Amino acid sequence: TTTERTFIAVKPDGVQRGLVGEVISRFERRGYKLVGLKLLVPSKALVEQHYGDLKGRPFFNGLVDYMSNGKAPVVGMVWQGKDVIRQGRKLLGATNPLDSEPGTLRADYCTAVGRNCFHGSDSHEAATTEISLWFGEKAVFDWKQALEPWIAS
Ligand code: DAT
Ligand code: MG
Repeated sequence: TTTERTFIAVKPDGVQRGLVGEVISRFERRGYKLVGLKLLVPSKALVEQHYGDLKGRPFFNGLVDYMSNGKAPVVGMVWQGKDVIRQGRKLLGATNPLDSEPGTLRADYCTAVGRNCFHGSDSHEAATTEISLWFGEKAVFDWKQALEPWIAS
């Protein structure tokens, strides 16, 4: 059994586009286990912390506003399973959808880097920080997936 976890989010544009089910579906069919799920309008402070490493970039203020202005919510998820951090990023595709491989979510649904619909943690360190920022330990629920021995022995 593997305890690796990642934070995946459908951003407001992805929620408006009706892509929440599609994301859940792709992670589920790969065999990953959903251990956290919430719908929220994040505060500006939460988004600023989440994207702290991008502070000072020209698109930063616009990014924070679009994530937190409440025109649509964000759906946050925590997924668990073997190599889920790296594989999650692969399922999403490259940051700029124009560089994303066909078959990835961003290539299948997006064309603009500023409207790339999805987020995924990019390292173990980021995953830990982002899960505690968006969820906290109590909101993440580990459960026994009956199929696990058939998916990842
Ligand atoms: P990722 O979301 O793939 O981890 P990142 O951490 O480099 O990419 O950037 C975070 C988000 O910021 C990204 O999903 C969309 C936005 N962003 C990045 N570069 C941008 C740019 N050049 N113009 C507009 N938005 C950008
Ligand atoms: Mg990132």
